[in-house]
Amino acid sequence: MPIDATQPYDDDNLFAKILRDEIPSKRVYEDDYAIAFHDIAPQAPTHLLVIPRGRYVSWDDFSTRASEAEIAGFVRAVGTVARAAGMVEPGYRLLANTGGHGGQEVPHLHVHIFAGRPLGPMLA
Ligand code: IU
Repeated sequence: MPIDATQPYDDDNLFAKILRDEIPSKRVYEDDYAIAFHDIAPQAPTHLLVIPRGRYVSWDDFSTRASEAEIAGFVRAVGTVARAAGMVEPGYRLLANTGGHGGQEVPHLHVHIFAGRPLGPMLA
């Protein structure tokens, strides 16, 4: 069920629980600003999710409320994860579904990283 991107942050959302290690995940990266783990239902040979440690519902929430350090840290973490996984060539795709029409289902900002095959012009 897609979420309302303007809802208040819910500390019991799935990714909040993954951040607190209350739910297991296949973590591939962590630093002061972000963690990254494998998506449970991969849509490409490599499908990772990168989430900020901060309590942000959506891209909109993050980009309006996060500090410059959090924004820089998160953006660098996404790049670091992709680079460490050897994806820079032949390439990868980033996706941040936002709100209902964006198809966002988990109310904690996450950036998908897809790689491992030619992805075509768009993922619908
Ligand atoms: P979305 O952008 O909110 O639609 O993406 C949510 C993703 O979270 C989706 O790709 C799911 O496969 C993924 N996911 C997960 O990794 N672990 C889970 O327990 C659940 C969803 I539920």
